[in-house]
Amino acid sequence: MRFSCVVFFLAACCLCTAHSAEISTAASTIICAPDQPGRAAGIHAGDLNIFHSASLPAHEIRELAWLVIAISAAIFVVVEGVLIWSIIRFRKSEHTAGDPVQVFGSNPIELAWTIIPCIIVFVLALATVRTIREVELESPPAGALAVDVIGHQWWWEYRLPGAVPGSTVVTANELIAPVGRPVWLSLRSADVIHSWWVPRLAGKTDLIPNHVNHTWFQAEQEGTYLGQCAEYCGTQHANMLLRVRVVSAEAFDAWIHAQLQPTAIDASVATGRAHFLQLACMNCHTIDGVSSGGFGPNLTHLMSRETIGAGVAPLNPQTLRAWIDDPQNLKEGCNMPSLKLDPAQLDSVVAYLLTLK
Ligand code: HEC
Ligand SMILES: [Cu+2]
Repeated sequence: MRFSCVVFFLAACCLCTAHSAEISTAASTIICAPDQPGRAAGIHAGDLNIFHSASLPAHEIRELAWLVIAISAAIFVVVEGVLIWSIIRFRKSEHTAGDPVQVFGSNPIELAWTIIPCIIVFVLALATVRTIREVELESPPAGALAVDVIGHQWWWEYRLPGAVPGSTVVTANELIAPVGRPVWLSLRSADVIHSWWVPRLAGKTDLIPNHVNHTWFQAEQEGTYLGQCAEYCGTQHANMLLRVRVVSAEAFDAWIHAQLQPTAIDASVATGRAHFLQLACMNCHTIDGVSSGGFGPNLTHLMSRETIGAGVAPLNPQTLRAWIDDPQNLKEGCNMPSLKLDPAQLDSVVAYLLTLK
């Protein structure tokens, strides 16, 4: 009975996972809505299914999951089969007299149900250790793109230090990665423990303050892969979404090139820029050559992103305005205060940010 409980538990977990994937699908259709034609091409909207793996480590994890499910299913069938057979075969009838044969302390039975579970546990342990060794590499795979990931309450900072020698690309919430090339992630946290989890690309890896963890993936197809912070990290944990856009090598180079362009300077939005510097914005946000705050996301190329607030809404002029007007409306409890801009200030700051391509 113990095994069948485990199997029932596993089945219940599977159902719950499937259910929560559905819920996330509903949530991510919002953030996946293409606000520009053509942008959403290749999105596997809300696909958080580990069985749809699209990267080497994710394949390994999927195979291990299938092995565990297969063994559990076999145990379920055997145990439930014996149970049902016994219920029918030994049911009480007119012909039964007295107690059935007592097998308490039977050596063969005791040995069987000690040794068989030991073998099963041993097989599962070996398979798990093998998978861990293949998924957790000691050092970056050859030719890997190095990416530093820093978890913040409740957004992600990405730094690509070696993409172009001598300069570091800094961005937030959306990682752009080349298809077919290994990506080596070095993860740490600026505050509490977070967990980087894009189910189709790799397993969960924790981001821990004062400690660097590593993980990697190698995406096989272009497209947008979604994920979620997988370690409860405070009020807006549920809106700490992950978004990895896997693109061709040429598109990746073009993106890097665009990210390394100096900040756009547009004379027509000088007022907005001035407001950005006068209001507290500059203390928390970096715009290269303008301000150097490190508490919030880097805004130098803000408009190259698809979403705002770590996936809480698609990024467009309306959501940007709503965000700056009061971020607490879109993402209650987030660490950007409402600065109570008057409408003129708001318009000019939004106009300025919209030029940061
Ligand atoms: C106290 C620090 C702080 C101040 C002041 C501040 N911000 Fe923020 N800002 C943040 C944080 C933290 C986030 C990330 C919130 C999240 O996603 O949970 C953020 C997010 C943003 C975003 C979304 C970025 C993205 O990629 O999702 C924009 C745009 C932004 N801030 C603009 C501004 C502007 C304009 C001002 C000034 C009117 C300002 N911020 C003032 C801390 C601050
Ligand atoms: Cu988190």
